[in-house]
Amino acid sequence: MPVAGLDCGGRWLDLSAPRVVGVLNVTPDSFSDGGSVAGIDDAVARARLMVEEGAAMIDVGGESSRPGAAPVDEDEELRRVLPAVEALAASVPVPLSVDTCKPGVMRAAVAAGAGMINDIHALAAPGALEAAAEAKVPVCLMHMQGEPRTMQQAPRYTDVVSEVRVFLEGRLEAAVRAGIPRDRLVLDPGFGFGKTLRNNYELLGRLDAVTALGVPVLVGMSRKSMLGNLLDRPVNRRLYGGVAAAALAVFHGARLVRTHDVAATVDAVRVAWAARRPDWIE
Ligand code: YH5
Repeated sequence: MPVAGLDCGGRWLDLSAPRVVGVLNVTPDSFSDGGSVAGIDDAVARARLMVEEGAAMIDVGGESSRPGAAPVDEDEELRRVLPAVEALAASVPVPLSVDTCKPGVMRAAVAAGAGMINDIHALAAPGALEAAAEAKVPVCLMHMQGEPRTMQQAPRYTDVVSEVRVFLEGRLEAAVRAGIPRDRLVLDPGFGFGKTLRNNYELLGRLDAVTALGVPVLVGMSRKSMLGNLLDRPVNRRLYGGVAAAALAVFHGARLVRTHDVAATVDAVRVAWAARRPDWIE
């Protein structure tokens, strides 16, 4: 099951080796509020820097999905995301993914130049399967237990690894039935989304159970509480833990690593890939 790559609406994302996805928040609490002119300039500058550092894709998000975050309505999300996607598509060469659960945002963002849909709800919203199928771009399906506002209150599993795998297989099947070909799908175990600290590390250590499904796997652990709580570090001191986690994920078969810290993660990914596939050296 060789993983070739993804056609992201005309921009090719080569996945013959693992790639790094740069996180670009366009929310009012970040500088890059996509809705303002200064926000757009800032978003473009940040994206350019991440591409220079080696990002192969930029993930644009207008809805904060941190634990406890309140939902954002569709008009507000469109106001943040669309101008940013349009400007970014014209100024960076790499494909863009749009981090959204809303069918209306999926359609509009793809029309504005986004080349992938990144849905933390795995196309569960009414109309999302249809919107994603019609958009004809790759889709990342992520596992979450519960909803962002309450998901960290009491995560519960008998076996987190098999439950995440079974969930992702089910969503993969639902997406294929809705007309999204298997070779356009990416899976994500959803680190931090309705998981205890121990659940997150069980998943990281046994990630091969997910990568064995034969579909490219994306992971996002950058700056999250699974690093902060293990290491007792505030959000601005989680870089070393984050690069270690990225390396382990790649060693266990992840092909996409979503991160705020592109330069450091690119190096970590290369080291892990060399250990997984020494035949690639030279
Ligand atoms: C993900 O894992 N995560 S948004 C809490 C933090 C730091 C960062 C300070 N979108 C993922 O990045 N999409 C997000 O504590 C995602 N996979 C995919 N596919 C949450 C985030 C974060 C949350």
